[in-house]
Amino acid sequence: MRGTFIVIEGLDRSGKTTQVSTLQTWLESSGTPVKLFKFPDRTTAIGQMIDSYLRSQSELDDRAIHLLFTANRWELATSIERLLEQGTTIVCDRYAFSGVAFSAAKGLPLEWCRSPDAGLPAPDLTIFFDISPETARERGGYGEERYEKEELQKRVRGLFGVLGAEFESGKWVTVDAGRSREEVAEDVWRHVSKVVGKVDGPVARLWI
Ligand code: Z5A
Ligand code: MG
Repeated sequence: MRGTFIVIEGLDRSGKTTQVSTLQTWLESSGTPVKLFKFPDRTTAIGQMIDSYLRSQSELDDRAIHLLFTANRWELATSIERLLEQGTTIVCDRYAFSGVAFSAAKGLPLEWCRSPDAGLPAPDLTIFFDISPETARERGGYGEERYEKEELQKRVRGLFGVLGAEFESGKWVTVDAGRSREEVAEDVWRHVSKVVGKVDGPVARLWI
């Protein structure tokens, strides 16, 4: 069996990073080899340019920053694929769906946004964390970075809906992330335990 590729997507402050870490602990204690990825990965040279833009320390054309986010995924795509082939399950905090949803919410054409991510390793399961902007606003750290504005977040939420609707049932699931940490974690585990250790064959390609 190859590893399972699980992506956690969702709105700002929906608790993705919190839940990715709980999921890692639960997978490890069930004996599943697991590795976490997070996009943007701010540690690479490309990631540092993204970080500077998100913290409003630099300005970039909307298309240029979109392509940097994509390049940040491509620079890690081979590692992701290799680990999956070696039997390691991957849990990824944001992926290409954030890339498309945020750039399209700023006004770029959706198909233009999708095109440079086409061909990346495709997740076996994407869990979308849905939360109302009102609940997100009550959580720590909201409003510190460039995209943390309520109007933009509303458009992003609609675009995630459009992207999720394209998936066959079971490959994209929505979780109500406005509940307690424990309730969200239980729900995530319910979905993950249905697929983990049960996928085989070559890693699929996204949007191809
Ligand atoms: N972006 C893009 O434009 N294009 C791309 O291709 C990609 C990303 C990949 C930075 O992302 C921005 O980049 C993001 C999208 C854009 N912009 N926005 N908005 P990031 O992933 O680096 O962002 P972040 O700083 O990690 O924030 P986040 O991901 O939005 O937060 P989170 O991971 O979903 O939440 P959290 O850190 O786990 O929790 C937030 C707080 O809530 C924290 O204080 C927790 O303790 C608390 N929390 C968590 N769960 C709960 C529950 N259940 N109840 C109450 N409180 C909770
Ligand atoms: Mg996060």
